[in-house]
Amino acid sequence: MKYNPQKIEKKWQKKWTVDKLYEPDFASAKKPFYNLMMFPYPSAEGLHVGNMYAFTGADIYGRAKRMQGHDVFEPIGLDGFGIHSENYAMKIGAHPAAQAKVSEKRFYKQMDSIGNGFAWDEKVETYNPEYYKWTQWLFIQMFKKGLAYRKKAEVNWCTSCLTVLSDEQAEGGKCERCGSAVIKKELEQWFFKITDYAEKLLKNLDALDWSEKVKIAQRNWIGKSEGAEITFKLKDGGELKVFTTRPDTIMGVTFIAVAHGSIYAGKIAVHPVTGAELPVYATDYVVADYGTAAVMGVPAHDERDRAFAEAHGIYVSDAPLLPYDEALKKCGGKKETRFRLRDWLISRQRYWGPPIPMIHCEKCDWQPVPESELPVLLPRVKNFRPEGTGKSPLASVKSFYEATCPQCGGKARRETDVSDTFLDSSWYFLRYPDACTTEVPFSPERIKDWLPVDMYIGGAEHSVLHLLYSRFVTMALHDMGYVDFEEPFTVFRAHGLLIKEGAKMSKSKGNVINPDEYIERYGADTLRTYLMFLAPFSQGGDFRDESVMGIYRFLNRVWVLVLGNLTAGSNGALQKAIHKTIKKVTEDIADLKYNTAISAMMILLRELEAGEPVAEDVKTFLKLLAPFAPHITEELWGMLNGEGSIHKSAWPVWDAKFIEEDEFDLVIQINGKTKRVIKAPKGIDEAEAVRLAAVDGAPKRVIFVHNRLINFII
Ligand code: ANZ
Ligand code: ZN
Repeated sequence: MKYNPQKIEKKWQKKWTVDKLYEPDFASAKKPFYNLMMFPYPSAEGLHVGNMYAFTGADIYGRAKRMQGHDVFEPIGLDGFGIHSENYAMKIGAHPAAQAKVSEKRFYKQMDSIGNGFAWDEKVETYNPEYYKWTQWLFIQMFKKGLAYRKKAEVNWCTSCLTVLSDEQAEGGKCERCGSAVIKKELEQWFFKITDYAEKLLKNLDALDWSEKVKIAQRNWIGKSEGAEITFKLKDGGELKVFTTRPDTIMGVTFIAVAHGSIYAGKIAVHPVTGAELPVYATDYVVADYGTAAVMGVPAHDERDRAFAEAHGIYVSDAPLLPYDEALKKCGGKKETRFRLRDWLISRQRYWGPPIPMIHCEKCDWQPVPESELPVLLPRVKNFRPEGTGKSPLASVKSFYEATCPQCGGKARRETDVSDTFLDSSWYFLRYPDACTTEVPFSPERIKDWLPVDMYIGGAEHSVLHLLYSRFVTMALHDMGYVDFEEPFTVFRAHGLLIKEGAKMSKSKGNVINPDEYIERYGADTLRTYLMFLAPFSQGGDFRDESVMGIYRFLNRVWVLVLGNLTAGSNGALQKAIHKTIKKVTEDIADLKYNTAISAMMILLRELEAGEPVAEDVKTFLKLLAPFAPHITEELWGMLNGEGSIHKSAWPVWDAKFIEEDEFDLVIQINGKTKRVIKAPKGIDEAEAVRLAAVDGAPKRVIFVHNRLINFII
């Protein structure tokens, strides 16, 4: 019988689903383990191999945990609302609502084919009214808590998506969704007060077991600065305040710089200590919405100030620094803490999202839609394209915006903006454990048992987007009494990125890999194992066509080994290799170092092929391989009369007596001082140690400690 992945993979996927193999028993689980991966926004083109890379890596972790005795919950869903999906629909000339159904079908079919241990009974799709009803509910809770408010401000506007964007989605002046230039526009918008949580978002990071680079990105984004506010009197009356982290440089101030548009430009300020006159300039480098939008210019100590002073012929003072506290006292400064973090701009002038559940009444101002009237359904309209007028397409749908005020019953107008996609994904992990409930956004009992998430795996590009927003929303829900934890993800690991033959995968280069083709040719087991073999999971890897075959051959050899003549009993000669591999694979999986785990299994396979393996040894090997190649191992497990599913079998444990190293570090001392450390075979006697140490001359005495050291007294 030949290895035929096409046949066995489909068969097992079906059987696993029918048997509900990966559905946890929510009610009676003893060791709940929530294994989460970031849900994607799929397009009809389907799953990118990069998604598959992330999902496989997360799945291996979950599968190992399951075999190690945990009740693993590994859900999946899709984030199909929002600008990205809408842009895609527009590009191919489809209606986003119709396109969503096409993409959804394709997505789930693909997700089935990769062989993950998903809990299929608990899916979420963000565009389903049963889901977004609760996204709207969340908006209303934020409003009631004073965490959602409207303000007119200079906001980011994507010139291509024709909508406003949050700061996080406009980093570096480019739209996070489409890459187009982002400009500033003065508009009134809805904001979430994430800044109320700046201190907590920062402080809690220390205790989180997260990839360090993600923590650093969040710290920088939150950007806490401890400094002081110092007041400068203006010569012709009035005053202005600056924010500085360097009050000690006060004696060197020779000018004041303010943001463009400030009323102070052109005036003269007075130095609070010396009384010197300081010109006030409007400049580019002062940011309008940071600090007080005014800076004390110290050309002697600050580079930007120096460049500006040189360009404008401003005097550079060489006055000495003052001790920090003395400086603060002399100029009457006030200690201040500032954050770089801005409030989360949440409204979008687009169609494909949850309508913001608010109603505006001339008399009663903004009122939330009564919760009994949720969801505010997104109407199916033909003209869904963004217009660029600063208004959503729904603003021209009279039947939608006409409303009565929930407060006074008078004529009122419904909000026509929709909320940001990142609101949809800021709470989906709370719904998964009871994804079909219609009564509540999330089940309190299941939340209690299953959250916070034990392991979350996803892309580092979401460091200050999804990961920051989710933390904020969870903290807010905690303070409203809905959940009893502040942090949603106990452990987070960022996976690396896949490239293709040294280059970034992109449609324009035509080098995007479609996983389906490889699954059809070689099977999901080969593709999964290949992807994980490339490099440590946190690093990503370089996909090369010709190397896929190597893994395919490896799995074929596993097949042949099991189908060959296995002897009964036990083979003592192989035990050392087997136990070493168990240890290595177990530890590597815990560290997400899947590549070295696979290498270790390749080495073991060679030893099994060369030795005389017995069925028990081969079963152990299959168990280790099961998280990586779930189908072939399940099939072979059955052939060896393994009990039940291999994926519910007990993970092998290593016996320390087989692991012991053959070598030890022999410390060589002269008169008690360590001179060298060398590797020596365990169990050597004094004479052999003397020979290995090769010390010149005849010592007075030799002290030898078995398996540890040799000391020459000279
Ligand atoms: C005088 C000074 C002397 C400063 C010196 C720095 C070095 P962070 O750490 O980012 O908070 N600053 C204050 N408000 C600003 C604004 N709206 N736009 C641009 N720059 C602004 O940096 C705070 C420092 O950045 C402040 O301390 C101020 O310059 C400048 F040797 O004051 B400093
Ligand atoms: Zn855009």
